[in-house]
Amino acid sequence: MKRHLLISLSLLLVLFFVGCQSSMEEQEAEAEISPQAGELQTVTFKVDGMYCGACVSKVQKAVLAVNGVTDCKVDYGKKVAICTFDKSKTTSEKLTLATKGTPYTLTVAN
Ligand SMILES: [Cu+2]
Repeated sequence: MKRHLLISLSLLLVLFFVGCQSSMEEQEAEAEISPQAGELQTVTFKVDGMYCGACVSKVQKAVLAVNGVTDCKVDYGKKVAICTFDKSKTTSEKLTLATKGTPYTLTVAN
């Protein structure tokens, strides 16, 4: 009786591992199918509402808080924000919403 239990237990274990592996393979395949995953895009935004140097970091912080944004450089003199983001995770439209509720307005410049 004990032997039967052991055999069925080990069978279960084998099934479990096989199941894990196949689901891992599926995930990898999914990543390959989407060609845009990890593809970066840089967009320049016009920034309205900045009146001092401290505004720069506030705008930067708001944009960088958006999932997928990898870089954001705000130029106070030129009143622009140059932002780089993962195209599969966010869009320039979503970035313009990042400063919603703040005195700053982003609009796509290019
Ligand atoms: Cu300011």
